[in-house]
Amino acid sequence: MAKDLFSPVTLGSISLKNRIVMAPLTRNRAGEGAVPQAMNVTYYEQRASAGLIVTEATPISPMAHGYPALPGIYTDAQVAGWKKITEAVHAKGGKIVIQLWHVGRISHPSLLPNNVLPVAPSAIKPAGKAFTYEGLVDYVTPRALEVSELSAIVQDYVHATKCAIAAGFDGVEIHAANGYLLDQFLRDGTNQRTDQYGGSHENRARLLMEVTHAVVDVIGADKVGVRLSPVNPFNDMKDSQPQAIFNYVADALNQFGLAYLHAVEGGIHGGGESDPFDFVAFRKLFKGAYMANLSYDKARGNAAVQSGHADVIAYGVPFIANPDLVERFKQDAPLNEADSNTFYGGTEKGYIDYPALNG
Ligand code: 8OZ
Repeated sequence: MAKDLFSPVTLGSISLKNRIVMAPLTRNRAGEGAVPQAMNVTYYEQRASAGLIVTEATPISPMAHGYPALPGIYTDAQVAGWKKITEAVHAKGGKIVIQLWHVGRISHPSLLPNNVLPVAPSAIKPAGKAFTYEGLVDYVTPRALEVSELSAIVQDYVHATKCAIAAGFDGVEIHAANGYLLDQFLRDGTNQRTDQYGGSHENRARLLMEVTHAVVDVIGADKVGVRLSPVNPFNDMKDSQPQAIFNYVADALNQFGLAYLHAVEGGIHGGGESDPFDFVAFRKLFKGAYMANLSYDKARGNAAVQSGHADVIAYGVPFIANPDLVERFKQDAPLNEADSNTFYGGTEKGYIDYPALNG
């Protein structure tokens, strides 16, 4: 039988009952101490019919935070909070990986320990505003990281991965997309370093490769995915030759035998026009499973799976508004509209009150 969105698949050692993945979605509704709370358990549990859930981007350390009310994955209390989520998803027969995140320059002193400056590959201020507890405020110029500080950041990924294992996750996804720290190293609009972490493709990809290596050593390559967004301009990102650097990265990631590569295949979050990019060529360079994301609907998702372009499709906004997206796709049932006013922050409204077909 021809495969489609409803056929099972295995990504590394993670077996999925279907190819419909819930994309990582920032929702800013964690509790005190960056600990997941009861409504977060309900939210993920409601969406457990996805073949795989990729959690919201999750800071790996206090310095990795860049928005209000994010859940972390570095304290015992956070692990206990996430454990309730993984248990609820597993009880419903779902699979869940946690997205490991360091925001780099996309932060603000008011969100960081002792009001320090955000860190980045180079001291380049992003255009735009930081989303803080006091509202939207101008970004600040970040502090350029010293080479001697990078191993501690790699160790923060290691610690977060150990916490993810303790919390019962099926794997981890390394967030190297959308203008956050690892992406800031990859693209030359934000990386103007002249040391071994800047300049050549190998140098700009070095931190991502070191992080991936370290995370793989802890949890195993068959439980690790990496997310890239070669041409997403969101967060004031650009690169002079995106195809060249991201083709290099796709090929370099082959050394690990990862569970999957996840690609944002264009611009998201209203960051503006994206540069041209050949995602078919990029995908072919990567020898493992491929997760595609960018406003796919059911028909385009099926077409991408059937053509072999993608193994699985990550759906974002449709999963916000449709906890039973898989069943709705199966029945060709109408989808609930998502209310963008309740995407980021707030209460249970617009979070766990979207109706299922039979509920
Ligand atoms: C939207 C708002 C805040 C964060 C990403 C984690 O784009 C995000 C994010 C998106 O990866």
